[in-house]
Amino acid sequence: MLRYFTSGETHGRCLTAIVEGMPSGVKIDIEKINSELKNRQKGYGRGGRMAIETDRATILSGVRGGYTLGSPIAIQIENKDWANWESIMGAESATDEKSVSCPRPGHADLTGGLKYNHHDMRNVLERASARETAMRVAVGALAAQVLEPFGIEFLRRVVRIGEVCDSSAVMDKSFYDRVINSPVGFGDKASEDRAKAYIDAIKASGESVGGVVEVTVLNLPPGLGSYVHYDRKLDANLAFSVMSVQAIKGVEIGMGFEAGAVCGSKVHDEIAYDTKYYRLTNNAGGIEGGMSNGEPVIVRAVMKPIPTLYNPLRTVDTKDKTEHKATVERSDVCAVPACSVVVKSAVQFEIAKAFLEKFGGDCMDDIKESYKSYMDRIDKF
Ligand code: EPS
Repeated sequence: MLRYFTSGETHGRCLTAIVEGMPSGVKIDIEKINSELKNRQKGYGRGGRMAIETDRATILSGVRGGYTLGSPIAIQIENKDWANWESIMGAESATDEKSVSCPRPGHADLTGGLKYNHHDMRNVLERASARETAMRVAVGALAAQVLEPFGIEFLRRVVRIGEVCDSSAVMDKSFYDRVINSPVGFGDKASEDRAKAYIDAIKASGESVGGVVEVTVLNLPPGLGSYVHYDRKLDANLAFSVMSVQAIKGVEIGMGFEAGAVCGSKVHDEIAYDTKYYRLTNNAGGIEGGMSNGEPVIVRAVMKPIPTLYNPLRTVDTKDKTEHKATVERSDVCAVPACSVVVKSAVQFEIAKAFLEKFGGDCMDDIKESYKSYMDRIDKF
């Protein structure tokens, strides 16, 4: 089974991951990982940290001459900011210069402090920080490379930032090209300008803002995931993986929550046939009975506003239990465009996992053979 772990604190030396379960013979282009890392750093409303970092992945093991070996793959991303935090975050000696006793509402600070007995809640925020998502992006971009020979593609976009929605009517290839170059992840220029002005106003008021992001997966074969048991359902695993991204508060597939507001004939997608089975609509977002059905898989997620407010909320100082303003850490006003990159990575990882579960073997040649024989069989169904 494809799986991974990450480690690393936001102001520690580096982020690390070990990815296990990649077959041998997958062609790995590290620049594809690095360009996603660069995309994650962009976006209107990002804070000062992104001016310090130039995130790049170094592969420490498991890849030789541009191909996976089938052994665990270790990845590292350096934190350039470590140079400014070495005395505070050192493994052998550390000062309490930047200790945190006024937990931020909405962040892991207080509950993490209670749970792990960290009176200096810096120990919590350092790991809970969304800095960890840099490594998730590297892992997703690595895992997605196993899917490339099968033509599986991933698209991302920002649906809304606070009160401003992307009003694009057509979402074709040029739309998604515009999204990649948009500082807010929109395809429509007028909506983009409105979103930038909105973020400026949010920043001026000492606030932060969230939004909704969407990821679409194209060219998936039917039958990834399974209806037979809860933990093999593709939608369940996608929701788990996306929900685990920092600041995500909800996930929907296809029509999602809207399906609770209309009757059955407006929800279910009629089946047709023209050399292969297809659906006349795609309200299911490409997943029925916990399995991909061959239509595009569409996942949406809502990101809450970042909890660090420059105009801080009330909290309690855990040292003397008096009312205080929450700690103000350097932060982003809006990280929704970055979040769309991270959610895409979470989806890439889960799709790669489901694909390997269906067609898995130890090497790419076996997987290609298994894929071909399955596709030939369902062609005759
Ligand atoms: C982030 C790095 C962090 C934050 C942000 C995401 O760096 P720093 O704390 O040094 O500014 O900017 O994390 C959060 C907003 C959060 O609440 O955890 C990154 O690399 O994306």
